[in-house]
Amino acid sequence: MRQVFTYLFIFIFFVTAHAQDINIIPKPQSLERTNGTFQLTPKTIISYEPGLEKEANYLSEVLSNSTGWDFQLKQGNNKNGIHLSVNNNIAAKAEAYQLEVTPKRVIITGKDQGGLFYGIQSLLQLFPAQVYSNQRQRNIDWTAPAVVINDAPERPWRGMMLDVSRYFMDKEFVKKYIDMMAMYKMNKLQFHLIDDSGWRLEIKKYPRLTEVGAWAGPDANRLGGYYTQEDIKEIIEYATVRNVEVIPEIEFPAHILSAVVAYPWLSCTGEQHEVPTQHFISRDLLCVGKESSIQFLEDVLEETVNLFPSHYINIGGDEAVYDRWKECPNCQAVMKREGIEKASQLQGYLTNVVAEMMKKKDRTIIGWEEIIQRGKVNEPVVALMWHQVKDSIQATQMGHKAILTPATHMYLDMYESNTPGEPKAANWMPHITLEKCYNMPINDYSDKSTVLGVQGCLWTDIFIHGNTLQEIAMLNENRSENYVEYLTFPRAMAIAEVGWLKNNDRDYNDFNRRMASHYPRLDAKQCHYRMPEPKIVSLETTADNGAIFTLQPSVEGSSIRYTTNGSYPHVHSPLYTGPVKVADKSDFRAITVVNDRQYSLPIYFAPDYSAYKDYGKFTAEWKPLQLQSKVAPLRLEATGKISGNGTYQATYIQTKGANNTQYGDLKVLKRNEQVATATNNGAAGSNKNSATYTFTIDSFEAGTPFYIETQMGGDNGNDSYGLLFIKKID
Ligand code: TNX
Repeated sequence: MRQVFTYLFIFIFFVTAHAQDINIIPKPQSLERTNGTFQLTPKTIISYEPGLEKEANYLSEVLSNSTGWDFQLKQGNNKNGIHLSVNNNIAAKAEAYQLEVTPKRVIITGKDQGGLFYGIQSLLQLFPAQVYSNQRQRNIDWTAPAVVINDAPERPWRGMMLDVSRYFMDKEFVKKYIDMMAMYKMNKLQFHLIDDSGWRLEIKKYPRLTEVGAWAGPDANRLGGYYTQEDIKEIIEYATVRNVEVIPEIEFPAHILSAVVAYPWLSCTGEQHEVPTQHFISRDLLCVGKESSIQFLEDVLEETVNLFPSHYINIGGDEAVYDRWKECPNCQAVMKREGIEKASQLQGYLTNVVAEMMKKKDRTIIGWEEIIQRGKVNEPVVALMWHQVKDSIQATQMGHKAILTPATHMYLDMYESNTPGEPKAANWMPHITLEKCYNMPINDYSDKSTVLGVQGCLWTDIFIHGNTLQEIAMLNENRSENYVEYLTFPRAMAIAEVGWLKNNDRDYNDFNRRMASHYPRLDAKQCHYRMPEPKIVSLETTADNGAIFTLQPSVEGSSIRYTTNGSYPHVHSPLYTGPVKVADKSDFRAITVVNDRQYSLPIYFAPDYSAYKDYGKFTAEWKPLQLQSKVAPLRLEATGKISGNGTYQATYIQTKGANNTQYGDLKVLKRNEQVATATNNGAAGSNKNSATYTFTIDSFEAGTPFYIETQMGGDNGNDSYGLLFIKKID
């Protein structure tokens, strides 16, 4: 009986939610539901004040694509239909807007053109999901509920970084990405055009940058690509209508191997390299000691500035290792001349040189946090704080501004879950769920805060080029652009709301409830988002240690399929209709199913390792087939568990099997390079079939995989199972 009631309740909730709810993301600052609805018809006129023709064309194009109707556009103020205007007096904050929908007409007033564009976005979110479709949709009731909305973003920076260097994405995809950002009122695109793996921006004065530096691998099947200056103009024009500022990132002094390949004299050694086909962070820096390399920087920045109207120019600056500068007589000479003591401070010197150049052009410099940490920077700059949220204070104290993009919450190349079946992703940080991303703590968000806002980063080194093209079974798909979308959405929507709302107005449950109606919108947009697992409404433990799951769909219009024996559900598994009881909660799996091609990963409870908590973090497991019956190297991945420089303890524990495991020496590998060794210290605690090791890491690098390789085997056969734990002890 209870089951029936719960089901009925959920059913009623969803039916009513569908018809009535207004689910705008990011959530408007103030919204009032008024009486009635506005009906869009083929006769609806779109009128606009002078100067707003682009916005009017944008709106009419979106509405025409999905409705199939041609709307009349009219300059001036029409008495009915949809009216677009700009009025600087409506609010104090930039990008503010008012949206008034009545049964008679719709009036959108922006404080500026950005605000007007956002009023249009909120209106689109009031129409049915199909409004985003590029194809005519029939039999849709094109109505929007009457409302009065007054809205403005809390922070001016709601950004995404797109790494097109490690994996090249063509301009059509970049435009689609911008369009999807704009849907959620994100307004800054940091365009990561340069890295070791490829130079993606045509520079007329240095043609080899793209003739040579944009391509990796043998000529016959080379990989890569670049944007011509015409492509860039097209992207910028597209973005401008959508209120997205495209900010070029010209990386230096590190991550610049692609340029060094094209022009070897840019580096200290002048050595000829090749564009790497695998992820690789080059040690070669731009030489600070040669006039020619400083001239190069000036020329490249000159063309960049002429091409990009953005107020900001990003100069990268992350992850330089300074060995080359220490060994270079030219760089040493600059240090002497400038009275610089540490090679690392040459980066600060170079930042100042470029800041000066950019000041003359009336542009402000942005860079990764390293740009303010390598000696005094004289001009106020903006630092992208990517290590820890709390470091934003550091920028303020130094008179700079900050954008929060900590790898712990905002790096969208990290896994979204630890469920088996999740496509391969970056793992040097723990996985980042939608909820974790949404709940990013911000400790410096006061009115006086110099935090401009937040930014998601979509790095692509994990699926660099062809060698790890993702196969996303759920999407029946292995094109990496789709995977970029999978990693970006829905987490980018959380980021959009973190930037839009005041800190205290964030409410994950409310956000998550609104999200349900947005997945169909992303579908209409042909976005290959990550489909969420069903929501667990309650999970009760029964007297016999079983569990009762009560679920709710996460996606409007979806169904739920489940299994109770630990197996992976599929689209034909039993249909969920009410609470399900299982003997053990880890036996239960349930998926969201939209149709037989679109379904989610299952709800999944990872095995419980709390009994081993004294040994640190669970790192890896081994199973019989991985082990030999004689002692031989077994390599297990420890990325993320080795999380910085320091001393670590590794503990191996055999959990099953008749044959005892023998343990020999251990080595730690950073990618393929041996960085530490250790000998077996003996058994751990009372676990007799175990081994502990102690080692020290002093060359940690973010984003780089770490492995532990230990000589081990079964004493008589290989039937053992076991676990590896790692603990940082110093
Ligand atoms: C670190 S964070 C990097 C990037 C990698 C990323 C992978 C930062 C400024 N640099 O070069 O792509 O990790 O997650």
